[in-house]
Amino acid sequence: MRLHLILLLALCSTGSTAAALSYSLRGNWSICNGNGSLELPGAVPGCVHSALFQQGLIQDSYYRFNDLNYRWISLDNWTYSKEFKFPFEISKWQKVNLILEGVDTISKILFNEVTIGETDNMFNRYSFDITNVVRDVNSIELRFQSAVLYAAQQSKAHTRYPVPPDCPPLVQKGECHVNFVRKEQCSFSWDWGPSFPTQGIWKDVRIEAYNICHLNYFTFSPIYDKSAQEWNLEIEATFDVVSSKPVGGQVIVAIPKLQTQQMYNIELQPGKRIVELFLNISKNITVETWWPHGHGNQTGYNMTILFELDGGLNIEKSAKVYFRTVELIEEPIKGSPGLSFYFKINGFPIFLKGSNWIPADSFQDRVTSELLRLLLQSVVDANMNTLRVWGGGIYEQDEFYELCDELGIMVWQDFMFACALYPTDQGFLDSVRAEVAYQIKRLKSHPSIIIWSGNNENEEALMMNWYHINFTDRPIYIKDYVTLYVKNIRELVLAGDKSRPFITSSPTNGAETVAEGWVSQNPNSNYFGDVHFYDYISDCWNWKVFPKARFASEYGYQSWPSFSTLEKVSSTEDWSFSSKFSLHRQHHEGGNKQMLYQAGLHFKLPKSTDPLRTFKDTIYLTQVMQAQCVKTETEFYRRSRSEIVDQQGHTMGALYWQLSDIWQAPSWASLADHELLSPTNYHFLSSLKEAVGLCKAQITAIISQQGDIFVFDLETSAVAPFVWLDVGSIPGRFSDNGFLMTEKTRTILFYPWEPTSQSELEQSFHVTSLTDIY
Ligand code: BMA
Repeated sequence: MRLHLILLLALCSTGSTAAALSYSLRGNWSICNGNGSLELPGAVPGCVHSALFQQGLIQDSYYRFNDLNYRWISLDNWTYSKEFKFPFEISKWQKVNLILEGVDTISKILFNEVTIGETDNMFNRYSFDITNVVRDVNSIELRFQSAVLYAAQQSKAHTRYPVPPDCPPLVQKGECHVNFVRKEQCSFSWDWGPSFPTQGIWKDVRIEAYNICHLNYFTFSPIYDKSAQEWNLEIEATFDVVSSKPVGGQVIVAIPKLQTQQMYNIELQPGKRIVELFLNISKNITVETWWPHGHGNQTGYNMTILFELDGGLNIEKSAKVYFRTVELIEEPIKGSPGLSFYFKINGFPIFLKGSNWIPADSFQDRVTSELLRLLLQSVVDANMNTLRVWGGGIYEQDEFYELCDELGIMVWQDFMFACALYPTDQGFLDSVRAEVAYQIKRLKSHPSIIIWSGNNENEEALMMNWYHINFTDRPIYIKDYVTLYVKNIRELVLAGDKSRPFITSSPTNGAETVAEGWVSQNPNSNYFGDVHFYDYISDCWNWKVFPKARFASEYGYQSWPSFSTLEKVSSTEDWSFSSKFSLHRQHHEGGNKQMLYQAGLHFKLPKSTDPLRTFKDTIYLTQVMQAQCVKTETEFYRRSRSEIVDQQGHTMGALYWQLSDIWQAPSWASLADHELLSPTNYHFLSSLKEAVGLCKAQITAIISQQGDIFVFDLETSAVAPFVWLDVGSIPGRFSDNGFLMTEKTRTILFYPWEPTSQSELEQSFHVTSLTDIY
């Protein structure tokens, strides 16, 4: 119990009574299903799927066809409950709140059998006043309703007109009406992901008790005053004042490294109060700005804020402050109609190179700090500087943004709406408004976030008529679109965060979209804003097929994950390209055929007499094809930065789709390994299927250890294109992979992510090159 008792914010300087205490309700809870036939312990934070797995009641959800086998879990209505002793003397506290940082998703909450509230949005934070119901011994219950059933009910109740799409394409084997519930949109399935609509308490839960007043949150924005050429910090703190009299006192804000300290007098009236402070940094002091990776340092400064309030109440907070400016430049370009679309950080134009981020797992309780760090470190190691947090997933956890700040990764942050139209009845809007206001507060202090974007592809879905809406009905949907993204989300952003730009959608035409009444005739124009571009039919080695756009925020090609990855979730009969399993895991209509077609344009397709060899070679070839396609397209966008050809060009961003996978299946993901020390490149004079003289390369490796790193000294008997090094399921990263080996020897480093040994690596090591197929 002592471990759970955290002295939170403040202590009376005069005596022993704490002015605020926090008691965590993390840990073991009881979970039971709708008819009570299943009862099990489960961890909070967590979800029902993880609890069932931990108790050995289900297998790995990602194994073979388990996404379908376990559909019953998300169709049931589960209850989470817990009993606990209140660790403080109840009579001493003026206010007691139950804080839920994240509830997934539809629930009714009972405290000591009294209903204290409901939840309908997994992206919101909930606080319920339990002062009058809390006792010495307490029970808490969250009665969940299946989000799938709730979404169906909400859609049915929306009788005036349909809000498409009803269901995902059949090939995705997903659930319907996800647009009616404020939940991770891809959890009902996506074209790269399974349907696992989880239920549970997915973030922290605790009780906070306080007297006099309580600091609910504080947030800050560094703002650069161009005319005065100095930095200011806008600080906002929200209090709940429970004292019946006003509470006065002082606030001292200090940033020692910037020799800055300022004192303010405040007086808080009873009730919910906001304190706004303005801190000026003298222009005589040099402020080092935060830069994206590859452009400078990520300097941050420690700041403390001390509230010294009446009654000896001291509240102290600390944070890291980073200073940077960001501007989205949309201005005329000589020789090209339309407007530019690029970012200036600290006044310098920067090309955004990177990828799109989707949730790292269907079960968020499995997304550890280590996993986030590994993925984000891979981003900077690959010389990227940007990730787009895509609108079909989740607003990521705090640690994600802290790491991006630290590593210099710029974040394009979508609001969580994707590939759908959305309802705008009052209940839905209220929920969205609370979500958006909360997320802005939570995230706005991060320098890494450089833009807010209203949604993923919904302007395009509407204007390109993805859902076959009658032309005469379109105004209804445009009205809903403007209501949601402009009149609500945009207004909240403008009111809550002046430190970064906002656009309504991606792709969008930016200023042109605004001029056309917030929806453009063609939101994917090459002359304005950003584009998403996918073409699986044209030859990807022909750069002429790519759009010479201002900014490519999505593009990509599918491939299959390595055999060592698939092996863990499949069985022997699955190991062929046309097996039931291979078709089941492919969620993009025609995806497997498209990959082979594209690969066949430049490579000979594998046809070994050994079916397993053919399967492995086919997987390998899809990866080679994907790497070549993404390389060609990315290089095209990078080249297009400095030219206008046929009135098009000045591309200033290339974010490929998608960084990593949610499960083991074909997708657009490709975690690149490139450590580009100097600009080297190669050019094939013909398709490799026409190359003459390629002969089978015998590649050997001598593996040795140097501290935590392993050295692979490779030797080849012949020129070997697309050399692929594989160490099975040993997690780690090679300094290079999939490379062209024209020299006889080459040294590659392997950075393991978990402790391993030379002999383990030697046993698991496998090398493939294109010459193995030819
Ligand atoms: C875009 C994305 C995703 C999708 C990807 C690949 O539409 O926004 O919705 O997964 O393309 O199809």
